[in-house]
Amino acid sequence: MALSPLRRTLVPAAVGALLLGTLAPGAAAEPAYDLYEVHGALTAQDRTEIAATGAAVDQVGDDSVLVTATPDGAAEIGRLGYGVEEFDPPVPLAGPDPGYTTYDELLGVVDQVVAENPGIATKSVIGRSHEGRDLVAVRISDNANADEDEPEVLFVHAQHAREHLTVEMAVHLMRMLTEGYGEDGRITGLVDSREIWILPNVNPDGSEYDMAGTDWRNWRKNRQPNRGSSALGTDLNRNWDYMWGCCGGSSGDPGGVTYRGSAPESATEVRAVADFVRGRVVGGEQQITTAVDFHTYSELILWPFGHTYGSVVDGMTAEEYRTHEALGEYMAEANGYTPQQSSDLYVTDGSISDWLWGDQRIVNFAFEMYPGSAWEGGFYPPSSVVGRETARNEEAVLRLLDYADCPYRIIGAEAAHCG
Ligand code: 0X9
Ligand code: CA
Ligand code: CA
Ligand code: ZN
Repeated sequence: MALSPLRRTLVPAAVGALLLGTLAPGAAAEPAYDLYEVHGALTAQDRTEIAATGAAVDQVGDDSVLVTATPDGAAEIGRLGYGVEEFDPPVPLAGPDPGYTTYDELLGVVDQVVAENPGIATKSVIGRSHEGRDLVAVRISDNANADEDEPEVLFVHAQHAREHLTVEMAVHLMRMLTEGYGEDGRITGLVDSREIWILPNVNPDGSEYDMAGTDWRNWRKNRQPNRGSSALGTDLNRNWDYMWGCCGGSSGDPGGVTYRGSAPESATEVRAVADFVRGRVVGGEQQITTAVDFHTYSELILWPFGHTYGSVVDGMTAEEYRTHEALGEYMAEANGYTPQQSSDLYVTDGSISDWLWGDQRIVNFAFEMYPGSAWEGGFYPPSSVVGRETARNEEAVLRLLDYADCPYRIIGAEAAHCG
C-alpha cells in the first residue's frame, strides 16, 4: 500500500542536529522519538539499511515506510538519500485509553483467573523487571500443580511497551482457555493434553511508562538506564543471545529505538524470560515445542530467521523451514494475516524468535496484530476493537496448540522429527 499522510513537514538532513541543539546545556538529553515517513524504500535491503540507523520500522508500504526515530536518526536516514518527512498520526490519538489493561489490573485478572480455576491455572513469578515489578507466568493445564510430560506451548506478550493490544491478547487467551474448559470439547482436550504458558506482559516498566502521561508516549524499549548515556532503555527484541548484534539488524547506540543493550541478556526482563525458557529443559529435552511472541501492528505472521535473508541456512534445514512456513500459513488462513519470513520485512538480530529457534529449537512465530496500518490507529487503536481483534486470533492459537505434539506433522515429517 502507498502511504500518504495528511500533513507533512520536510526534514532536511541538518534539522536533527538543530533540534538537539535546542536542548539547554545540562538538561536531561533523553532523545525524543517521533514518527517519520521515509520515501524511496522499495526492498527489504532498503528497509534494513534504514533500520540500521537505529530506527524502528513500524509499517511497510510499496515504496515507503513509517519509522519511529530520533530527530538525529531521521536526519541520518535523509543522508542515505531517502526522502524523510515528519508523520502526523492520521487518527487523533486520545490520551491513554482506560479500556486498556494497566499492569495492576493485569495482575488482578491473573489472580482472579487462578482463583476461579484452581484445577487448571497457576501463577508463578519468574523474576522482576528493572523497576521491580513482578514478571508473571500463568500456566494452564489439567492437574495444575503437576509438571506432566505434555507438550508445552509458550505465549509471550508486550516485549514492546506501546504494543498494548498484545496484553489484551493475553487476557483473552487466559479467559478463553479457562472459560472454555469443560464447555468446549476442543479447548478441554487441548488444556488436558498440553501445558500452556502465558507471559502476559514481559515489559511492565515500559507499558506503565507509555500509559502514564496525558498522551501516549510512543515508548518501545524497557526503562533500564544505560551506562555513559542519559538515554534510557533496551529494545528487548534485540537483546536475545543468538547472533546478537550480528547483522545490522539493531542499534549499538543507547539512544536508538532498537538499542540492542550492552550484551546479550543485559536487559533484566530478557534475562528472566530466557532463564525461564531454559528452565523448561527437563531431562535434557526442551519441553516447549511451539511459541508465539505477540506484537503490533501490521497483521502479519512472521517466522525465523530474522538475522538473514536466507531461508535454509546454518541452523535451519529445509524441512524445518517448511514446517514454519506451513504452520504460519495454516494459522494465517484462520486470522487473515499475511504470512512471511521475518527478514522479508527487514533484518533483525537478537530477536526472541531467532533465539527460540536457533538456541532452543522451538518452532515459533511473531504475530503482528491489528491494525494493518497507521490509518486505523497504528499502535493505539481505540479499545473498542479489543474484543474483535483478540477473538480474531482464537482459531490460529488453537491450531498451534493442536500441532504442539509435533509441529513437523504439518509437513508429514513426524517420523523423522518426533520419535
Ligand atoms: O522489529 C520487531 O521487533 C518486530 N516488529 S515490531 O514492529 N513489533 O517492532 C518484528 C520481529 C520479528 N522478528 C523475527 N521473527 N525474527
Ligand atoms: Ca497437565
Ligand atoms: Ca511438563
Ligand atoms: Zn513489537
